[in-house]
Amino acid sequence: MSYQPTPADKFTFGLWTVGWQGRDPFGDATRPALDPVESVTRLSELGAHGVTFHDDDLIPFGASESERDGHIKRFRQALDATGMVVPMATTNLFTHPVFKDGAFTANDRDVRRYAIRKTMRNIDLAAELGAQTYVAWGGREGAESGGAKDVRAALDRFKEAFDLLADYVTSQGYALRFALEPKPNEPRGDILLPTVGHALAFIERLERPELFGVNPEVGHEQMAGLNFPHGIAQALWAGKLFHIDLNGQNGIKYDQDLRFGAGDLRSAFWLVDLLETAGYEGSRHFDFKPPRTEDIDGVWASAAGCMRNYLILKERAAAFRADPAVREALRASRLDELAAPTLEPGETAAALLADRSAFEDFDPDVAGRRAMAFEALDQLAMDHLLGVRP
Ligand SMILES: [Mn+2]
Repeated sequence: MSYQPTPADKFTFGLWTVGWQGRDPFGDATRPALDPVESVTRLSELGAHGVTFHDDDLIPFGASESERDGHIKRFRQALDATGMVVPMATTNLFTHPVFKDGAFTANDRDVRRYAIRKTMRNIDLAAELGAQTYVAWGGREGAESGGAKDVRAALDRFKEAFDLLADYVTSQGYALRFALEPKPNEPRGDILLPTVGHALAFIERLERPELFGVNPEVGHEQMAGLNFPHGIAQALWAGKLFHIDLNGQNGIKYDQDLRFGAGDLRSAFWLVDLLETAGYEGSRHFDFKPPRTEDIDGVWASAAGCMRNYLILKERAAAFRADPAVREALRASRLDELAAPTLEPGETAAALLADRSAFEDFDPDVAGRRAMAFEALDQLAMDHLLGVRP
C-alpha cells in the first residue's frame, strides 16, 4: 500500500499549522511567513481535501476593507484552482492584547461586545466559503488567580455569546454548526471548559444545543492525562463529535502539537480504530505545529507525515478488526456481552428483584475468579500496530 492520501480521505489542515513560523515564548520565528495561497497549493499537491482558517490567518488583523477583499479574492482563486474546500473556520480571539483577559468572558464588557462582532464578521465569511463547522476555542477564557474571575458569571457570559451567535446563524440561514474546543490550560493558567466532558455539559445549558458539538484535540486532553479515545467515544455517543483536531502529544506537559502519530502511538491507533468503526464522517483535521527546527521542506514533510500516519493506522486497525484470532479474543473478553442490554426487554425493577439468579443464587466469588483475557487481546492489538502479524 502506498499510503498516498486523496481528497476522499477528508484530510484538512489549518492555515496556521503549516504557516506557523516557529515563534514560541522563548524564541523568535525560525521560518518566513507562508502565503496562504502557497499553503493551499502545496497541501492540495500532497493529497489534502481542504484547509481551515482563523480570520487573522487569512486577513491580517487591522487590514482595510479593500485589503481584506484582496486577500479573500486570492484565497478563493487558489481554492478554485485546486478544488480544495473550506469545511471549517474559526476566530482568533487570543493574539491581540485586547483579549488578554478573554473574549466572550472578558471582565470588560466592551471587549466582550467587540469579540462577538469579530466572530460574526468571520462567520459571514465562513458561510460564504461554504464551511459547515465553526470552531470556538476560548484560549484566553480563564484566569491565573482565584479572585480574578467569577466563574459562574463568566459561564453566564459564555452562554450569552453562544446563544446570540446561534440566533445569528439561524436568522441568516447559514448551514453552520458550532464546535467548542476544550483545553485545560495554556495560554491561560486555567481555561474555562477544560475538557470534553465540561464542554458537553455546558452545551446542554444553551438555548439551541442542537447547533453545538465539540472539537476535541488529541494533545489538549492528553495534557490533562485523559484518555483521548474515551473522550471521543463519549462525544460520539452524545452525537456531538462535530469536528476533531488530530496531532501528537507526549503526556502531561505543554501543548506539543506534534504531527499526528508522534507522541502516544497506541492512543492514536485506538483513536483511528474508533473513528473508522464508528462511522465518523467529518474532516480528519490536523492541528499541529511543524517543529521550529524545520525549514519549509520539513514543514511539508511533517504535514505529509500526519496523513501518512493516519492511513497506516487505518490499515492496521482494519487488519486488527478482520483478524479471526482478534474476533475470538474479543469473544473471550466478552465484548459481545457488553453489547447486550443488562435487563430483559421490558424488565422492571420488580422483575429484577424477583430474579433469584441475579442475587440470591449468584456467586460473586465464582464470578470474581473469571479471567477477562484482556492481555491476550491487547497483545494482538500491539502485534497489529507493530506490523508483525501476517
Ligand atoms: Mn494544541
